[in-house]
Amino acid sequence: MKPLGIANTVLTLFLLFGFVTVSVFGQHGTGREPPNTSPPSKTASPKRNPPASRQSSCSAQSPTQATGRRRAVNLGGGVILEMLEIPAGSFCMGSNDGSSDEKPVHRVTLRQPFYMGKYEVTQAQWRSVMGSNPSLNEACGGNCPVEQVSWDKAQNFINKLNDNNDGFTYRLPTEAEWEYACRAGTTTEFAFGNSLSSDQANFDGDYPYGGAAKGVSRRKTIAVGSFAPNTFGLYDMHGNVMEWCQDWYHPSYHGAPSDGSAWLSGGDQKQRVARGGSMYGDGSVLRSASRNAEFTAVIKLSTTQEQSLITDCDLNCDGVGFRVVAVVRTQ
Ligand SMILES: [Ca+2]
Repeated sequence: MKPLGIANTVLTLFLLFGFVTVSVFGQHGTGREPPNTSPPSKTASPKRNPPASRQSSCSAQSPTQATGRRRAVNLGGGVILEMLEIPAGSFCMGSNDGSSDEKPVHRVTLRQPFYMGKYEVTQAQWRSVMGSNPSLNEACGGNCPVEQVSWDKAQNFINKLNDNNDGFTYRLPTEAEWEYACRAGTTTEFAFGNSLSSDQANFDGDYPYGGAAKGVSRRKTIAVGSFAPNTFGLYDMHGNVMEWCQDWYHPSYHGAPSDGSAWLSGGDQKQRVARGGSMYGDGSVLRSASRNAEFTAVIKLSTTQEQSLITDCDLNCDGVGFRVVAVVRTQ
């Protein structure tokens, strides 16, 4: 129940040398996407009295607090992208209590800290960088998460951040980084314990988890930061919009990387992972270990059925957004 020695060393070093980086970006345009199908949903679990941990086969744990270092990236027009440094550490990825794709629980060690968006990318941030707003719930306002964003379009946003050459490389989180950041040192189903109601996150409150009371089912995005953050200071890792990761979807963790890198070999290279569940999901899909597979816009679909369902994420990105990771640029 302690971080690795190297994690403590890195944490100490970075606590000593905090700084803030400011960058400026231009504006560019893209089209608006139509709403369509809800994201894949797993069946809500029945009420019960869960144990404190669902990861008994793995004992390594991450730090439970962020390093305290922050970045404020100026996207132009006074719009800021806030990022928090997530410490290096080791954690247990997956769950013994969820779907088969969450197994086996395995230890992952991230040897370098990384910055992660404090919030989901907002509509104001997207508009500032891309000059448009694809969100279904545009009326929600600039402080609500951008949605209906395909994996490719998320890359376009990220590429524009990288074009600024501010000393950092921007990218989507790897799936391991995402779960590590979501757990924030916890081994429970959620960063807030083993139960979740829609008073704690934006999801389908008719299907709470772990014995929590039923609550409001909003079925639309709400302003980022409306609920308490996890102990890393990250908001809305559970719910609001699902968040793209780099990785191709794999149906289990057999053969998964143990160093926190993206899993980009093998698997289903038609679908990328999107994590955290959305405003449409039941409580079970908001669990820290729950994995969603979403079709991307870059692949050629092989069957008529697939083509009729999804030819582009424009048709299947309702409720899907993302947050950004940044690491110090090395070349
Ligand atoms: Ca989210």
